[in-house]
Amino acid sequence: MSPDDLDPPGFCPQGFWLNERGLPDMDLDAVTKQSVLHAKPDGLILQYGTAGFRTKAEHLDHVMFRMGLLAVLRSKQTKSAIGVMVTASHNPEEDNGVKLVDPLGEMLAASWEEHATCLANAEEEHLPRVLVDISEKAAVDLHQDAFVVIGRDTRPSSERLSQSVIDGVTVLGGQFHDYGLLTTPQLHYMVFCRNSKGQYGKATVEGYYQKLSSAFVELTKQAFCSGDDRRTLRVDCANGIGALKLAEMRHYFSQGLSVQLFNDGTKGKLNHLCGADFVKSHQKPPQGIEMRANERCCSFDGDADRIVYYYHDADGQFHLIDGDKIATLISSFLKELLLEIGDGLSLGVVQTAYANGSSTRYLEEVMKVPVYCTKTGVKHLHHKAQEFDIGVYFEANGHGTVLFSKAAETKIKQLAKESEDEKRKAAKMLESIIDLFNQTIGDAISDMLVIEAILALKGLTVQQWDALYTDLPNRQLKVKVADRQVISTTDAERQVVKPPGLQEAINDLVKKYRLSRAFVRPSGTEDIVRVYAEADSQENTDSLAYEVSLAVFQLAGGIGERPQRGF
Ligand code: 16G
Ligand code: MG
Repeated sequence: MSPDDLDPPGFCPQGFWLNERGLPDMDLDAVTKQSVLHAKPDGLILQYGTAGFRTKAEHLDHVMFRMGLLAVLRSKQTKSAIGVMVTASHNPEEDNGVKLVDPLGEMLAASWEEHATCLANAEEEHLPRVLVDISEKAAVDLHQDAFVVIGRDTRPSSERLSQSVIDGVTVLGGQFHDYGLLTTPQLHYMVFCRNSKGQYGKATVEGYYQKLSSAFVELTKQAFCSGDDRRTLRVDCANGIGALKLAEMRHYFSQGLSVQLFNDGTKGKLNHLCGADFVKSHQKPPQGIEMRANERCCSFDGDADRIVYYYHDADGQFHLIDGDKIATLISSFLKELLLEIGDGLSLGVVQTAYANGSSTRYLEEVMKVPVYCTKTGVKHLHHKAQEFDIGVYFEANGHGTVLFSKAAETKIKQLAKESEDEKRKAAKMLESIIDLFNQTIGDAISDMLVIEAILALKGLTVQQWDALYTDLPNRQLKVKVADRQVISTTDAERQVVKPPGLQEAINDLVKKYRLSRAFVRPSGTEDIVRVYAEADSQENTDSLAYEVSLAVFQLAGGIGERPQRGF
């Protein structure tokens, strides 16, 4: 069929969406045919949540296919490469998930999250209509080429599911590059590299290793001349993708740091009794790691976008160094360098309600750094951090990074060339730090290298770092309710608006304890309500957490067993 035989632009009877040259842009017939092979289970409704879709892997085939379709539309609309990552991060091995990555390597724009939810839940027969609707609403230029980059974690289901994404991309005529196994932050990096035409770095795994490692080596040049004994780090890789990537990468920076990998996936199950989420939420070491007194260890999560540190002291007591303390270490180092260069660049720290009260107090009162609180979820923190010349953001769970504005980067680069001695030295360090941080998203490997560099340069032991401030005892609990959406919150999730009476009840409970704080919010990733409490002692914290859980259970439609005292 030649273009001349085709109808004018529009939706033609054969199901083609025609462009003004009369060539099909969306072959909706082919989509329908392919979609049958990726059929949506009846009655299944899923939401594009805080970090994309996430559920049992066996329910996700249709979602993957459809996210392949959506990525093509988003790519055409933004005239950029779009990323698709197949992972369920720290969830159990049986789960899986998918998220889209926007052109600058950030999380998908909120308006497109709605399109994603619509598309994922459309009944088979409505799929073509929904695709056309999205294209119209989002003013997608269907003549554009589309390019999608795909990555996946090590879950047994991930390879098959990423093939379904590819099916979706190809049926809409999109081009793609399948990177295969990648950490989530590596996929974000690839997207930004491609869209910045290589300015951000080379869009290969090798390019990522080289960029980060050379920044690390450059930054730590002075610190590592005197063979010191703090250069070994034990890493719990959660039996996930972090192990593979760190094993590939470690020889690039081995002069500066030797990493010993545990839970590398050769035996254990992904995220099972290990990984950053386990360590943070249980406040205990993972299984499968050999710890020695006062030696630093860290844990990645299943897709290597979170990191927490910890150690055992000489008495065998476990000390957790979470995202808040990581943010504090990094901010104080950056602040020192900024004072050196004296150029009035602004520094801000962004946290969520989960940040330990002691960390916020330390940052504001001791370090005199402005601190902001946003809703949970990387996209909220990331956007707030973009408001500063240098924005440090970390969630207590260990997800975070530092963003440098274009203006700050230019200024720093200029000072690194032109200024004198001390000032130049500080500017050069900042220059390396800009390269060492993954500026698209929190990245366990990149954060680990930054932390190791700072500890080495400052000659700090893990205990000295830990001693910056003492965490208030804290506790997180989960409550099952019939519908978690009955809870709505305000003030960066620190206050409940609905159901009526719940916030008043929390206020009354909090008043009973010293240095206390508590809040509740519906989880964005699990069908539960989360409760957070902190107070002056662990006992009081646990009581407060229990009492607040009970209030949620009673006032927000709790189901199943009532919360119990004692943990
Ligand atoms: C996701 C978020 C993480 C957040 C967590 C909260 C991203 C990439 N990840 O893992 O930032 O802390 O959800 O989970 O945004 P929750 O809503 O179940 O508490
Ligand atoms: Mg993760």
